[in-house]
Amino acid sequence: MAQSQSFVTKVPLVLAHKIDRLQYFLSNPLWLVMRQVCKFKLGRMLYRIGIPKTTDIPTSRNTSASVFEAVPTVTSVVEALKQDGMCGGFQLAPSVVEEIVQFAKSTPCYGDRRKQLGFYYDDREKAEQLANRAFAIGHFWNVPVMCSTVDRIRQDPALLAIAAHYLQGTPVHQGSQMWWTFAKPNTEAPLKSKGDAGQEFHYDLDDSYSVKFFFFLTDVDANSGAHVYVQGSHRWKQLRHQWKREGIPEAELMRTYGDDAVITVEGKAGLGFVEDTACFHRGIPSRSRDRLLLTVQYALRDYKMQSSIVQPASLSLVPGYRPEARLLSLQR
Ligand SMILES: O=C(O)CCC(=O)C(=O)O
Repeated sequence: MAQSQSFVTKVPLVLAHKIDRLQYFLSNPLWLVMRQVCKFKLGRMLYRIGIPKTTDIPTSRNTSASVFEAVPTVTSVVEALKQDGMCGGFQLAPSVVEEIVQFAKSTPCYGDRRKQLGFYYDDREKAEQLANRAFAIGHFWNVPVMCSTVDRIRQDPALLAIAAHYLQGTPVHQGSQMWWTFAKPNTEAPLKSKGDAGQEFHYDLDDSYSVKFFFFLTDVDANSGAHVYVQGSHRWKQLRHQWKREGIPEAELMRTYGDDAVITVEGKAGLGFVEDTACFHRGIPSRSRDRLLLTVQYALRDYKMQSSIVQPASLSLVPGYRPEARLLSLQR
């Protein structure tokens, strides 16, 4: 029987995480200022000044084969984004989904994004027992570098063209994030980890304007981590909601923006959609099945705060955890 983490091993881990978070928040003062100023429409417009209004897009390094089976037209996506803040209709090829799922099962993920709590997907229960905590999510660091398929998606000319036309500027890739949302049949994750896992309603402020593409890599329904967004909330928000940005209860959002505006997105593995990140959104905690999600984000500036790229040396496995030899061999 695995021994769970003792108080003595837990304290340095908690401290390391807190220092990591503090360094992260203090690492870019310009980003901190932007996060306050761009809460307001006027601030966003001011931050837009000086960025050329062009729809030129950088040449992709890899245009040989599209990763998509279906992509809506640029014009229809841009119209839907302007009006609703969201547009669906993207479909990854099954082979692409398969490659990424394989990667996710053979590469360590990190419990609740903690860099010292790595483990392989198949070993989650063992890792939770050793870490003495239940993980809401298992996050992958360095995904675009380690998974060439994700790298192909982020460079896809269709995504770049949509981002360029919607943002009215040359899109900058801010980051690609991927994580498992673990099914918890009976327990609710604590509010803090729900917030960190994007399971509380929030809007993202990573630049004056930005768009995020979401891809389900497992089948998703209302019980297995569906995504929810508040239609049109990128165009208008109550002043208090502009300021508060996260943790607003669904009932309050429904009262303010209308019951019909709160829309749930479900779909089979491979389904993709794009959102203006100024829309309120969240992932529903999963009850029945683990969900694997990939996001790819573009903006006009990169504050280097959304990248999932970290020093490999800063990552380690859950203390005391020994992965199965079978998994390690998959890595080679
Ligand atoms: O898990 C989800 O569906 C939402 C993710 C999210 O909130 C985000 O990427 O900002």
